[in-house]
Amino acid sequence: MTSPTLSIVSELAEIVGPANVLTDLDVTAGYVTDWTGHWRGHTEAVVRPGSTAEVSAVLATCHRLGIRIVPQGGNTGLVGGSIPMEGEIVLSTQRLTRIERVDVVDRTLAAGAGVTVAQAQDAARQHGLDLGIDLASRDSATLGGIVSTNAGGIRMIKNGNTRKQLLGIEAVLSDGRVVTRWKELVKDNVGYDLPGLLAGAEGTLAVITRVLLRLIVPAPRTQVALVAVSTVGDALRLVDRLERAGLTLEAAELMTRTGVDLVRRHHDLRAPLAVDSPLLLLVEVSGQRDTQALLLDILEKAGEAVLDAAVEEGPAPKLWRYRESHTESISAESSTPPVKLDISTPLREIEQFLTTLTPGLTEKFPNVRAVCFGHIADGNLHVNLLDVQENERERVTDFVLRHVTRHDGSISAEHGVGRAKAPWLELGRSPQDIDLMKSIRAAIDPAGLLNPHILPSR
Ligand code: 2HG
Ligand code: ZN
Repeated sequence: MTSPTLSIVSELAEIVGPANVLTDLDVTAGYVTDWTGHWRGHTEAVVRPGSTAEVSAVLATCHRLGIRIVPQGGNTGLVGGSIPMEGEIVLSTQRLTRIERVDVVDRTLAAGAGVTVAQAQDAARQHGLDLGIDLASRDSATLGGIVSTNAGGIRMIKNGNTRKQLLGIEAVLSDGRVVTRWKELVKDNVGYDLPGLLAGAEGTLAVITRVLLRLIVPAPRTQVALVAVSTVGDALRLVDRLERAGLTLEAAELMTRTGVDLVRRHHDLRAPLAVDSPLLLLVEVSGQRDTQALLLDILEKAGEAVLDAAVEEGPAPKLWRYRESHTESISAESSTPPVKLDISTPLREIEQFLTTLTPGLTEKFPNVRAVCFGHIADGNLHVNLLDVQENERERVTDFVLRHVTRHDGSISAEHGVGRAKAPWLELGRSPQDIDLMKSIRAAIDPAGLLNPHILPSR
């Protein structure tokens, strides 16, 4: 007699070939644990389809057998959204790696969901264009993953989030039906915005197999400044001045002394500036005129608001390194997997939010270290909490997310809800809103097979 498990594994193997159904624990280990090491699930099998037809057949088979699935891209998510915590089958899109076309007239890129952000950037750059999205995990994060989570990243201030880049999509529903909206049109108002709905759905509505993304014309030259400031208000006013002077903001990132010291310790880097300020602002700007002269002029005229600054022509990887090394340095320096809370507040609130957060945390959780950094001009801070004991993760998360709510913010600015924030969904959405999301989900995946335990599950 065959067990149900054996039969699903062999049915999947018939569709994708035995080499693409992974069951060996050593091999599946990398698919069932998240990047932070906190979310650890288990699975009978990881299935790796190589085409849309195979994804469709896999989903139709699982649908017939009532088997639940967690879709997964590069597994770079930070909220446990693509980890099979309840033993679901993992559907990895990593083999959907075809870059089909870069269209230089309509400025679009058509590619499989498993293409990485870095590969898509390379393809676009060969034509003097670029992807509108960039993030530190570019070498592993996939296009399907950034669309599923509606990723933001360091270029969002200029180009908008991933949803804004998405012109077309091909996706497979939980019963195996393939839905395609695929037109190189920036204006197309026929009915509901289905690509927009699937973007940010975190794999709960469909498995994304192909995407059609808008490409941007990159600024020919940029200037990067690392600026020592005393307050968030000074940082925001400086950003405002740069824009009002006619410079285009390519990125604006805030770091704290605590965060930069940690990065320096971990990478053995020297202090980036002579002045030891509580905050550092990293801005990248572009413009028509002599951008460097204009930037220097603005920094100089900012008076006491700028304590010190270093300016370099972009891409300035040495300056960016202090910012981009935060995530891995934090993981390496924390004695427990860090609690990562990715929040946003209106700009008017962000200074108050930040200055009151750390004292509040220290009072309640004296052993916890907080490192905050992020996309300041989007009002988005990454609150990273180090050395949090397993039994205090929930309380410390609750503390921060309620603090966010008091400042009119969002509990998930760019990483998504996943498992990490699912218990706090009502802090971000009203009961009616959550009900409507449940109805949408029930209409599209009535059997509740796709990533069943995240977002509003039934
Ligand atoms: C970033 O902005 C990513 O670098 C990761 O969103 C943030 O590690 C984090 O908390
Ligand atoms: Zn970020």
